[in-house]
Amino acid sequence: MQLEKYQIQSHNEPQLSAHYRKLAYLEEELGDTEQLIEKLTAFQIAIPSWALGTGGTRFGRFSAGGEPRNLEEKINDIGLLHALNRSSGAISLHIPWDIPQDTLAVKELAASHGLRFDAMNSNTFQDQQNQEFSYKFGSLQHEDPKVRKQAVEHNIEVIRQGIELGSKSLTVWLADGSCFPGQLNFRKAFQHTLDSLKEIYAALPDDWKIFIEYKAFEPNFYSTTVGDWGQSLLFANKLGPKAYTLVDLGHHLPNANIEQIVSLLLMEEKLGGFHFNDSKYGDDDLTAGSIKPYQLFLIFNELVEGMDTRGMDHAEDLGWMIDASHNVKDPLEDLLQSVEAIMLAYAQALIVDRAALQTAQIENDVVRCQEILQNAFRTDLRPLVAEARLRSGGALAPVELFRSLQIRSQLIQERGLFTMATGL
Ligand code: AOS
Ligand code: ZN
Ligand code: ZN
Ligand code: ZN
Repeated sequence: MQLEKYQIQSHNEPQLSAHYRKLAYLEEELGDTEQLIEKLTAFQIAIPSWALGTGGTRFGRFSAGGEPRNLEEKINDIGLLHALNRSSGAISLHIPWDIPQDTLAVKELAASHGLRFDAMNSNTFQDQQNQEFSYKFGSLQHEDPKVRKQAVEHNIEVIRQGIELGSKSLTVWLADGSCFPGQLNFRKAFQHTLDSLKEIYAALPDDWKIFIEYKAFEPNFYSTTVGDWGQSLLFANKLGPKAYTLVDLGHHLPNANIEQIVSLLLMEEKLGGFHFNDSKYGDDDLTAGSIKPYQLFLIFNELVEGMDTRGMDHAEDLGWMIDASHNVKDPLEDLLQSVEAIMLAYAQALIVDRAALQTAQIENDVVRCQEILQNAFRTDLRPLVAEARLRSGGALAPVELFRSLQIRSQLIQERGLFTMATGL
């Protein structure tokens, strides 16, 4: 299943006059929007290979049908997303779920869709078939040096695979921790993890980065060895300049001020990666912007401010991706919605009047500060995001086009109803 240019054009055409009317109105309000549109056009967000199938929960899983059965089909799915919105131009692989059989062919396929390889993800949170030692009681933190060695070697193998694909970063998410008080010695667990990470770090090529993802709880429910941004930053600082902290929005304790964490990590030049999703309770992995769109905007507000002051280009400097799971929605529609929500939050952050905000902050004009932020947040920037898509050859209304072309039924026809993508 491949999307043809004419299909996008014939979807766009009847909507053009309404679109330009809305855009003209916005331009009257905002003034020149060219720069904004350019930034939105350049914006790309990576899609993880494990988000293309139905996630399910530990209680059950209800397949959408037509799920990708192998790496090639996963790449094709992301190619479809990218053709629709022109903003999903990267894929994040997971080893061993996505071991390429023929690296060259996989690279060519990705390039034919205009996709880059974003961060590689290692997996020491599950035991694989034929694996010598179990990760039941941790991997990089494990008491037994043989287990640690196995986990270190796996990560080095993931780097090796990534080099061949042209990736430039490794994300390490550890399930390591403990379920009960007294189960482990916190300092020893930290020290073992650090020693293991140092070995992985030593295997990183010079132009690579390592992202240390933290998570407050789950699958361990008493302690997590990389439990919060403080612990992640400790590791990153001890490792060196190629090590960064990765923020997954669902990995905090309730009500954490994530935007403040983002701001300080940027200040320390240690914010290296992002997993976007949304949640009501914990690591719910819901569609980005579906529950707390204002929080998403506030996070982008910090990202834009922090990056502008450092002259950073997010496409080059940060590995931003979606880390979501889909229990009731079509995974591809869900991802289209997530990308749209992220683009909107980014666009809204770009129109914040920063000079005025700074003055209001200096004058302690709290009311004005709120007005400035909420003026941006309450401006409907959908036409701007749509214009960026249109100019790059995407669809004005990606979800509508996905539906009217009956893409899911076609995928089911091609791949079958009971396929199951590997992943969470
Ligand atoms: C787990 O909770 C983390 O969010 C991971 O980033 C991710 O979901 C996992 O690495 C997928 O393999
Ligand atoms: Zn994550
Ligand atoms: Zn997670
Ligand atoms: Zn998650």
